[in-house]
Amino acid sequence: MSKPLNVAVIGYGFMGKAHANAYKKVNNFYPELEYRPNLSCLCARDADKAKSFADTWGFDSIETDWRKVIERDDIDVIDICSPNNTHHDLAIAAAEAGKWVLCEKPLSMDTAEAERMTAALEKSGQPNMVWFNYRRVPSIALARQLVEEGRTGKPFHYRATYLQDWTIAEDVPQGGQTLWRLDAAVAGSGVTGDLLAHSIDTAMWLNGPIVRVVADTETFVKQRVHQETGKSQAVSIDDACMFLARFANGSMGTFESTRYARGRKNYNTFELNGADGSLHFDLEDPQYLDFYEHKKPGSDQKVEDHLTGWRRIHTTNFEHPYMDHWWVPGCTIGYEHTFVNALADFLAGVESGKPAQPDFRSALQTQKVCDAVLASARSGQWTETGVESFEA
Ligand code: SOE
Repeated sequence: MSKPLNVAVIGYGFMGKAHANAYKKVNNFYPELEYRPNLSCLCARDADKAKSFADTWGFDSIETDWRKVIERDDIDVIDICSPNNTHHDLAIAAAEAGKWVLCEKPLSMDTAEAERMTAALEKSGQPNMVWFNYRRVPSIALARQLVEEGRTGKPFHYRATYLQDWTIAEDVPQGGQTLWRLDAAVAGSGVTGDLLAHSIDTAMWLNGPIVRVVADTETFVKQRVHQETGKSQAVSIDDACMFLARFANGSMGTFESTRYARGRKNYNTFELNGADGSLHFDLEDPQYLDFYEHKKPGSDQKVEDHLTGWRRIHTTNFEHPYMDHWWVPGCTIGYEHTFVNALADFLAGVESGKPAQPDFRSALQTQKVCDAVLASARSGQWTETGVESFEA
């Protein structure tokens, strides 16, 4: 049975585009889904820009005030792609109006906001999801499968980096369109919320809750011109952040993120070392998962020494996560497909009654770790995250 679903996308930036593309493609590549999203409304403050984006992507209508969108009876889903400081009010109003709510990461500016948003969604009982799209990279989903199959064994170390280099120049302004990520009043934090939130979400998905952290942050460029006022003002985001972590399962973690790693564009990597095997992934080479097998799961038999070594798994077989929905083996998928896969999981979760993760409650746990990291950087002390046991 085909079920039309009218979607309003709030915001037309990088993420508005990634999500609009996912709504357009999802039924082509996942034809078994009953829900049929329709791009009903694009909402943005600038009417001309909203109209131009809506025409390009085929939205039926535009609005310039998000409150009007939420009042509309013909809209089923609110998808929040606007800057971080808008997520809280939008999500709560949408939940109270009985809409389904999807929200770009990070869920909120801080944990207090995330708690209120999660409570509102749980009270409404409506489907919700936060777009931590990297879980839907086939290689990362395969890593999770290998962990669940017991192939890595008792975990010892988890090592994550998320490096970029686009804010090194001192004349990059802060604030305003495309550059709001440098403005703490709009973004909440710097690399911690923007990049490490991805690393933390992936880490807790693969290796369970992070219970305590100790962190250090730095702001390398202290003053930048604000794009909206034209005036130079203090920069208060973290340009770089490093932290040590302890997982509930006893393993140790290291996390590093910066926008000052010359040559690194979107270098999101992780390595997990367990007693029976290791996993390594690099988003700049996303079609591969590296796996070192020491011992087969459920047996005492070690892999013979002359056969050990890192295996590069090209994750394009039909048997790999998501790949039976795409091309023939050997043909890769890319960044935009992770959003299509995420949306497909979300819709399938609503259809089956087993919600896809991460929902708001799951993303709230990531927000708690981010807040603990920032608090630890201020105090210089190990800090408990308060992460509860949750469905990752
Ligand atoms: C920042 O540059 C950014 O666009 C993040 O906001 C995204 O979440 C990340 O996936 C790519 O980098």
